[in-house]
Amino acid sequence: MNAEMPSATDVRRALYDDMAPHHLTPLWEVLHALVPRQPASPCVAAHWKYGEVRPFLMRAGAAITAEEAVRRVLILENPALRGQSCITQSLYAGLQLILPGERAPSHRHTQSALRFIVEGTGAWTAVDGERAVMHPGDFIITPSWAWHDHGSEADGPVVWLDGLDIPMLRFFDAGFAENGSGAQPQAHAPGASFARWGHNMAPVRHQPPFGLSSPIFSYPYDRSREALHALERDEPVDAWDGVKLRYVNPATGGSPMPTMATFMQRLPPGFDGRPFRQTDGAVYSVVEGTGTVHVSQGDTQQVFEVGPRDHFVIPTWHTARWQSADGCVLFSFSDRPVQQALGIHKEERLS
Ligand code: 1HN
Repeated sequence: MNAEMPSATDVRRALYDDMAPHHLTPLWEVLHALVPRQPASPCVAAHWKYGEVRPFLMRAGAAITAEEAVRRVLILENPALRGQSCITQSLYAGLQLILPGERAPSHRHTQSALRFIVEGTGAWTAVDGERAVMHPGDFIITPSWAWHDHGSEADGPVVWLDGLDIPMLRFFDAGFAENGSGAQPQAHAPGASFARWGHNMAPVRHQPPFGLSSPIFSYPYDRSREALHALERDEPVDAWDGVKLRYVNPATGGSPMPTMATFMQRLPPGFDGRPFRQTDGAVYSVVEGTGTVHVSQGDTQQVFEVGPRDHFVIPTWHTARWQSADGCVLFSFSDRPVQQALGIHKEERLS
């Protein structure tokens, strides 16, 4: 071998160095990472205990008004994605606080939002001129580009989980937003949209007002809870999910908003579920009861003991299973409808 001949490594390094200023990079160095054999999410599973988060929310309540903050929210950031304002690569989650008498001014944006009420009764959110009064366990949507503001006539703090598709719109660089002028006028009676669309009936001459999103923007907990309890008695329950229902857009049968699916499930007392994994990472809010969440990915195993108002995230393709001695109810959301629209959603139910 000629000692003067540069090695393949030297040749390649010189090539990389010389072409770097021209914004060129070799695929063969990154191909495996770009096209993994199976999903390799940078996200980690994480658990936010409500008892630990709540004091910070109350301190935020003393530190800034809802008006000044516009939205007084503590973002639930994935521990592996700090600084990116997201809980998974595609989803944003935060806990929002509103205090008695406060107003959060109206605005609209192309990002879709969901609210899941965690604590307190008597705050409201207005969507396109109709107020929905919040109760714990209610699920409320804010469709893309719908005007929305929040207020509270409650006598104590009200806290809800916000879920938005912010990272998806950021990915497409397709976000728009507009500020309103203070509060929206009340154009409809509270409950009008539910009366129109929420009883397995629909208006004869009315098109759904929010395009691809549900014309119902409040899904009250008493209805979801009743359904889950009725189905719990209709044994056997699913060995992986317990009793799990998805929320629907009554006009289409699809998800309430095009970018996010939402679910509520009940694990009956004594439930010891089988493991599963799915390509849609999901964010959970514990509504009632307690449970144990086992999450594993590769050599990493985590166990979360969860209770009411706790939040946790199970990233893409992490294996999870549920146990609950006393029974519990879980709300969750994910990017499943987007993956289904792209034909890439995958789920494995393991034994
Ligand atoms: C937003 O509009 C709300 O309306 C909550 O309550 C959280 C996070 C980022 C961007 C807009 C709300 C938000 C948000």
